[in-house]
Amino acid sequence: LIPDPLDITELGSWLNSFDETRKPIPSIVIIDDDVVLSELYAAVLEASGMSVTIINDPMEAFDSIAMIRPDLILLDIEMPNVNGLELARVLRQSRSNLSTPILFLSAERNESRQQLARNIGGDDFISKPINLDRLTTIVQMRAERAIALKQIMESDSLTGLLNHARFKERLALEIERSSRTGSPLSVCILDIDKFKGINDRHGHQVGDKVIQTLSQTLTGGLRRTDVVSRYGGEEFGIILLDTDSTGAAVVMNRVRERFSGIALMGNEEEFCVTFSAGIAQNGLGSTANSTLALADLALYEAKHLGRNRVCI
Ligand code: GH3
Ligand code: MG
Ligand code: MG
Ligand code: MG
Ligand code: MG
Repeated sequence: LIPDPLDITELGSWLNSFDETRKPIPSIVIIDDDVVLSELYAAVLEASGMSVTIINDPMEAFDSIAMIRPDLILLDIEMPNVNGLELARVLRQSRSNLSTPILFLSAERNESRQQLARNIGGDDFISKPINLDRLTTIVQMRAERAIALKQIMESDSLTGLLNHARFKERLALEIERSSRTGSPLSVCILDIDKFKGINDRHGHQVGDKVIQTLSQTLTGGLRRTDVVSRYGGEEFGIILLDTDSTGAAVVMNRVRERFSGIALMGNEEEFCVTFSAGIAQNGLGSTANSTLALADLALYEAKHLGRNRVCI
């Protein structure tokens, strides 16, 4: 099932195949002091479905990039106050930009200066005046590859879902956002019932297939904006945005019923699987850990009350 890890394009489409609608929009930053040109580039890239932020003052670049975390940076070389080469060198020193492609846009004709730009950490060099079709193709291809690589680094290999560490980072971010906007958020931890028995009876490969089926049922049954992760072996962590705990319980019960009705193929006979889930809503002073602890407690209660149920 898992393709050759060296084939990045394959891996990208393999990850996206889990849910085509979740394919992210590439986020591009253009750093260029030329207002007219940068707006032209932005218009062309946006017409091809990318999201573009223009930075005309290179002094603002470092802070903006830290906030936007773009998938690709287009960087002019000749700018007032800051030279693009120098800026690239500084950007490369920060850990979060380490894998972000930097493409230089420049009228620089001198071969050795171009080579210097590459040595400094630029991934490519596009000469001005730029053919706009060529610019679009290069940016799109490189940005999509960068997104695929990031997804691979941050995802679980069996399901393609977010891994535990990324899930907790995301939860912290969403709780922060929620306390700012006042819109509620619910966390759900879900654990497959009697999974040891399924492995024992049908083997680990069938067990893995159950995990993949549940993963697909979750991503298919929840909103696009909800966050689904492989929290542990046969445990999943979910963030339901703009949803209070009562609403989350309704949604999770719907998914629970759908999943428990799926006939899975074992070695000799068909079988069905259930899960239990615990839900917690964030409140005043909540953190990722405190909310997860509450959801965990609710999950424990669901197991204790006989499994195949959702508790708050
Ligand atoms: P409970 O209803 O109390 O949750 O019972 P359980 O049998 O599911 O118990 P528990 O959650 O403690 O056990 C989980 C088991 O899931 C342990 C391990 O053998 C199995 N498991 C964990 N990760 C994987 C995996 O990636 N693939 C397979 N096939 N099995 C896994
Ligand atoms: Mg310039
Ligand atoms: Mg478990
Ligand atoms: Mg358990
Ligand atoms: Mg279990």
